[in-house]
Amino acid sequence: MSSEMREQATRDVLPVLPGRAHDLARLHRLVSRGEPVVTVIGKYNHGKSSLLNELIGHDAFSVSDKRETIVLADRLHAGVRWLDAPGLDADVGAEDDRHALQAAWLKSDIRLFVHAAKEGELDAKELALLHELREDGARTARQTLFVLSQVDQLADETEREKIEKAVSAQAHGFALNAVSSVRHRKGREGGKTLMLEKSGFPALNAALRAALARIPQARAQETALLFGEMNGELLALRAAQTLTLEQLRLTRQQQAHEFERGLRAVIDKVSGEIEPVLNAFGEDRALVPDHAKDHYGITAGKRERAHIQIAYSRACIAIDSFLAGHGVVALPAAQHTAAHSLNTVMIAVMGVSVKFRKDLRRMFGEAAGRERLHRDFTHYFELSDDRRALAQRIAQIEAALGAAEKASAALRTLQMQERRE
Ligand SMILES: Nc1nc2c(ncn2[C@@H]2O[C@H](COP(=O)(O)OP(=O)(O)OP(=O)(O)O)[C@@H](O)[C@H]2O)c(=O)[nH]1
Ligand SMILES: [Mg+2]
Repeated sequence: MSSEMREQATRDVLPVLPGRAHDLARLHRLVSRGEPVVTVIGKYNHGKSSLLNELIGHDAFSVSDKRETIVLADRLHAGVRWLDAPGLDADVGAEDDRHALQAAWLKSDIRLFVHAAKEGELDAKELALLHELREDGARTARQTLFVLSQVDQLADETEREKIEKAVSAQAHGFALNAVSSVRHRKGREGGKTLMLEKSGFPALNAALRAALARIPQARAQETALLFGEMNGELLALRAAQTLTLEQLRLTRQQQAHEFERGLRAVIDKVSGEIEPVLNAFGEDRALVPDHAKDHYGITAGKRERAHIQIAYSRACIAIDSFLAGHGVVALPAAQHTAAHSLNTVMIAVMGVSVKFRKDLRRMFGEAAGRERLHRDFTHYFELSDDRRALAQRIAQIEAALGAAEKASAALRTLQMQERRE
């Protein structure tokens, strides 16, 4: 499988399932099917590097009685990749350390948990790590072997029995592999069979061989698990998004429907109220100019204009209160004018003032006028804050759903490719 394909899958899935970064990286390794990887894990100076050197049969990793291994070291031997990891210690846990440990955790098929016998019982940190390894093993089928190291440093058999018993109780679920790297080296270099036997390495090697033989099966199980979990998570996510989307779309539709119905009713109602005003006075006198002498008197023109104004104001109040009830109040920011008081939807649609009967008739008396009012108010309804926020929310979920579908497809392609190989 091409690494581009794997990287594409990571690019598509990771943004949708950010909590799966580690699982994706692990899946990446599983589908690339590299050689088996064995790593050591444990506190510093517990003999991890020495152990690996004896397992490999030569000094591939550096050993010292101070804190020695600080970056991940890596050797290929007998078809197996051996990883030497830094020791775990809170006081010296630098950033590099953490990266190295994460990498070891990510890459390994088999973990050798190393604890030096002379230290006695496991401390809290080791217990926590062992617990994590146990949980991970139950979930992913990755294996951990417990190695009780440096047993030659114990005074006698009695002490050894005592410590083995105490540690076994703490490390329940793990078989103890008691070893001495020093004895193994001596036996190996001096050709001493008894020393080799006493080093515990033959038994550890047998346990390791059995674990290595189980790797293909463990990897298949872990691969299926990771695909299964991520597919399931994406499926659940998509179902939730689809449901939310349906609900929001329905809300949007119902709101629009309700608004349009209500608006039509208001326009019809005010039109009905204006109609008698338009017909009450016969000839339109609004255009009859007033003369200087009419300044204090009531003229036909003045009366006409007053009636028009009252009828118009009533219509405006009725429509305005309906609009306010639906959040249609101010013009969208892009349409604002310098005069603050003009930035209302009412003025944008109705105009600044209506003085004449013919204006009222055009607006409310004729079907085309009522249609225009309906259209324009509906336009501003869609531009209102609430409606825009709703539309935006729908667009966001549509985008998220699109991304989740893409992630599902990428994972499917990866899985199909993996099965074919
Ligand atoms: N007596 C005895 N000493 C050992 C044994 N294994 C390792 N040592 C010594 O213990 C010290 C630490 O060994 P390392 O293998 O470097 O330990 P490590 O766990 O890799 O240490 P860091 O890399 O610092 O985390 C060295 O001085 C080794 O010689 C053993 O089986 N018996
Ligand atoms: Mg080391």
